[in-house]
Amino acid sequence: MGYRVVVVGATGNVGHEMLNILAERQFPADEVAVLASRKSLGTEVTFGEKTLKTQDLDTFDFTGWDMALFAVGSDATKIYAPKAAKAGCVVIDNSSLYRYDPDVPLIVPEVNPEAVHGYAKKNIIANPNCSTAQMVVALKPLHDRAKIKRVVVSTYQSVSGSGKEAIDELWEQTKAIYNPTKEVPPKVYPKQIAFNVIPHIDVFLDDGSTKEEWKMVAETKKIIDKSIKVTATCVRVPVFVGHSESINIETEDFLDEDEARDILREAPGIMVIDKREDGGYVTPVECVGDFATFISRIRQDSTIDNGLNFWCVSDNLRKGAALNAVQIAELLGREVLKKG
Ligand code: 2RA
Repeated sequence: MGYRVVVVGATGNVGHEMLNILAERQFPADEVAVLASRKSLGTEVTFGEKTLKTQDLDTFDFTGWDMALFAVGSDATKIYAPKAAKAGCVVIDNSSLYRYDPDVPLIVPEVNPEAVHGYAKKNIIANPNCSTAQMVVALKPLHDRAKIKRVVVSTYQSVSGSGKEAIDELWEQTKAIYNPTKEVPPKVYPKQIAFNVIPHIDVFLDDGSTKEEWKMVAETKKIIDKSIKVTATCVRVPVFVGHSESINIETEDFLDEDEARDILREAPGIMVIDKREDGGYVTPVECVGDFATFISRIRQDSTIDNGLNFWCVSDNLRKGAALNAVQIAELLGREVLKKG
């Protein structure tokens, strides 16, 4: 006997990927319901070989459903996640609403799977921010071996992190560059994104950092170890899908680049592509549709005693969101609900 699974926000980029990944990984679902807002009611979405019609989130009864993967904004999550949780349906939420709630586990299954046993306090489990997910997958095996003291990360985040409108904006602005008669002013972003980079994601905080940068700090501490110091600069780049990150770590114990490379090669969820030659590294276009967190450019940071630099790339719609949520669902089924 399998699970009854709900995907909330099935018509968005992440919801669409959740359905694709549930099918690709042959998640043991007896039944899948797809929910969307009233304006998308009846829209057909594919789930493997099947075509499902979206149902109305506002009137849906979660009673008798095992788990609900939420891929909607915090405003809708605030209304419907408690309703699902109260009906006994475990919520796996991709929004930022519950990530920092001490009563809600924030989980990356390759990093802190044991946290799944804390789901029952609110019947809700939180998915981390996309830029955090790929980073902690890379940090965890190195932290276990040499105890990371400090992380300095710069991100190069694709526009799909901002949704469909942002993808369209990049596409239209790019085309307009070659057709000067057509002006495509910035709408999703404060400045032109085509052939440009924008050092600003989410809102500015009082200390001059952005909320996206704050998320990487807070979530890394919650998922791995609150003693790790993290400083981040999050940048939007003209890439459709795939977040890249330049990561520098300082560790308690010395860890040389070869041992770090071997550790990462053996670690769950990681693919090391690291050759010191033309093309011997991963770029965002190559990660799209893949499950892995790719690591390249592993090398000593000779400016400090115990320092390492590396490059980290992953599909932000997959490991950064939909894949991690489905992996949490698999973990919840395997370790807790144990149906089938
Ligand atoms: C972004 N991490 O990339 C944020 C939300 N997905 O826009």
